Amino acid sequence: MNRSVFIGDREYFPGIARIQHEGPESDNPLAFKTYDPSRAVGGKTMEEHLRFAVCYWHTFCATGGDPFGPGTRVHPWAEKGDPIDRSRERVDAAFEFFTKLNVPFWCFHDFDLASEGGSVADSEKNLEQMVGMARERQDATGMKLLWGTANVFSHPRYMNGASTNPDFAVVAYAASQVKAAIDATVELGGENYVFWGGREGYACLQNTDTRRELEHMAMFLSKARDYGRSVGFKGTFLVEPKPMEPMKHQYDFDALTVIGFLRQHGLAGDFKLNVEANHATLAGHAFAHDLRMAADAGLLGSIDANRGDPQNGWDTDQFAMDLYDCVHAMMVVLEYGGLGNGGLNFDARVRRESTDLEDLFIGHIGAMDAFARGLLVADRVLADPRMSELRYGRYRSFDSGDGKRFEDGELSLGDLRDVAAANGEPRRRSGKQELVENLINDCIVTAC
Ligand code: XLS
Ligand code: NI
Ligand code: NI
Repeated sequence: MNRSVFIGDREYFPGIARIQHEGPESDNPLAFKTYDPSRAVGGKTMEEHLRFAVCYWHTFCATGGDPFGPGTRVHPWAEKGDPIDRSRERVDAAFEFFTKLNVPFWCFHDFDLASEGGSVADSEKNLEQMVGMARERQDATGMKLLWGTANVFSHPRYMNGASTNPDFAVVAYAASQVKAAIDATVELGGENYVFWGGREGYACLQNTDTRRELEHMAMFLSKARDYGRSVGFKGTFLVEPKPMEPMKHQYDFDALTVIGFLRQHGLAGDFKLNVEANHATLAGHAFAHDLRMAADAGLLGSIDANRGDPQNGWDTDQFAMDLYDCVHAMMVVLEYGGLGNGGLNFDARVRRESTDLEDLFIGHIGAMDAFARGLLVADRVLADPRMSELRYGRYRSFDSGDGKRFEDGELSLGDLRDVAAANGEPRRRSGKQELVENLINDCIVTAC
């Protein structure tokens, strides 16, 4: 792909050139050690396997503020007083960053790309304007949109929810935003459209009609789907599970909850899941667990790649540097046959204490290398016949005889009793967990 390095009037990341693959021996913090976009792994290139995306909100909008203090970073693209000027400069900075980092995709919310106006019509106008500019930048750089979404959780009007708000006026307002964000996604050729239900849940069970709210959520999603299809959106709608934060309880609690909800409401044909690492861990699961549940259901759509901190019970959105997480995740992705039109979106932010502009690059580079290593290790693990024996060989007793008849539904509970009586006490078969763990560790050394 031939891309110019920056295309606006001003260079926002001076002194940083296009990030290159320099190999494991390099000591350059602004180089890839493992990620090499054109390197082939199992018949596809790393770029095709990993489909990395940069998120607009954390990378270009977040300045490090937390409940105890304001931001710590001053972004050179946020200096102008006029919000429209700021939005335009931010687009230039973003496309310079994407191009220098050499990622193929990006993701955005309506109001990180544009500023919200004072009315539905003003907001639509602001968004359309910025989408036009982003479209030009996409054409000039070859960047593609992985997904778009609407922020229907930050504005105070959404304090009691968006599609699940007890006030119909708010539900309709949220619909106006989702409609415009779907239009924007279509205009930018987005491959997916995401729903993260930040305030779709409750703070107090005793003042909430959960049955009615869940019905409203299903109705809202199906009308959004109908609209998207009517305007030519051919991609996948994605629901992003998260159990809590900001609400005490969120309806899209975890992968299995969302899968049940989509199936209950006949939405599983158009919707899949966008699984986020830190959301899975907040729900008490491993990242790979939620990926596996989505994959088993045939509903793994895309990934928000980040990580939490085991000592913190909130969504810290750190860059995904944990090699085990990446190995376990890529094992699920490879077994699933790849991410399809999904990708690995870095829903991650540098720490409040990381205040140099180059830290934005260093965070992304580290996570891209971590997933590239995860890919190499997972590919090696899955190619080892001992691994499939250890996992699938355990079920051999169901491949023939009575085990097969059980799977086919041919044995009653009484028949099973008779089998047990005839067989006597079953022989113990080791699960060999330590052996499985050792094999993965061995591959970490040999594959990278
Ligand atoms: C917040 C979510 C959010 C979604 C997009 O926790 O991860 O960033 O990915 O609305
Ligand atoms: Ni996310
Ligand atoms: Ni999150």
